Amino acid sequence: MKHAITAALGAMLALSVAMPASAQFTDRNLRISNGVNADHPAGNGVSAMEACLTEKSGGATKITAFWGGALGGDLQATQALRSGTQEMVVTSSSPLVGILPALGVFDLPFLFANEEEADAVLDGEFGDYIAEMLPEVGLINLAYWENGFRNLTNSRNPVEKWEDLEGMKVRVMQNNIFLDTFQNMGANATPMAFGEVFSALETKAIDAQENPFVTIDTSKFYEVQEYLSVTRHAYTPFLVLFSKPIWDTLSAEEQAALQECAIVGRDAQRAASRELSEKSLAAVTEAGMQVNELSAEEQARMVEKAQVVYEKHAADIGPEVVERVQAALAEIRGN
Ligand code: TF8
Repeated sequence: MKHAITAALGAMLALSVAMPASAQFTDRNLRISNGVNADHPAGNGVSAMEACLTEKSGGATKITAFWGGALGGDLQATQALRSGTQEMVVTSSSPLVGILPALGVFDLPFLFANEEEADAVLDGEFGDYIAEMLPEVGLINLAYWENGFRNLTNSRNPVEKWEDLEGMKVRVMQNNIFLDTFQNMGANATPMAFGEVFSALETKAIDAQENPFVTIDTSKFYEVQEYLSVTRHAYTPFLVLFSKPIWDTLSAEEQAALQECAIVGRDAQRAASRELSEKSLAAVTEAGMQVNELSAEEQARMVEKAQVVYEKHAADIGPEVVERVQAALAEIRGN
């Protein structure tokens, strides 16, 4: 018996010495989940990330993706990462503010004006600053992907000014900043997990929801919503999160490959998101949604109305976090 063990150990040792660099990759199947469907640009990102990992690991690192909330919603999946029972999730930052209040910075209404600003802030120092807070809560952020600018849909009336929200039952993410943003405009805001939204709209338990064009399209909200108002009231990024307890068991090579491939995935994902965005808008219009832009004047009034939310939530988010994002934006805007 003792002999057999010694022989086996000897063989393993010989093997590990003789192993080429690719042997730094153990065969693994990484489970990644998302609440949207596979035809959402998140699907393009995961495919690109997977191809990159296959190449770097010589096929050892595999991904199995679960779509449509098959492994639970954003928050539930993120909790599974923290406890080490799931490897990865692509999630909105917004439902995670209970885990890390600083993430609320991305929920501040009208924070980013366009995609270029979002990319510069997220991929720059500020994005790193936020990512560095995540290991403490059991999460590793591999990259920021795009969910997109959020727009309001409802089954009641076109929203052309904030007063049109009066009494409207709006589903918001499980997030106090969103809740206050809509309450402050007179809506009756209800926090709800994404997976429940379609049927709540269908049964008219709620009148309205807000999400980017691609989600309104790929989650088929156009089937149960009449009006789409281009409010662009928030850009809440996706985080590509990895479980810290599992991360700590990976080799340095595996960790590096995941970090690099999440960036490869990001570039494919953002490109797909931006390309699909206009197509989705055309598709939902074609499907019968009535779309309205806000006039420049009404857009400005909505931004103005939302300012109180900054004051109300700066303390919860962390005053330094809010100051830093505003400084980063000021620099990008050149003022
Ligand atoms: C929301 C979010 C979600 C996304 C998706 C599940 O409204 O925008 O659609 O996080 O990935 O809850």
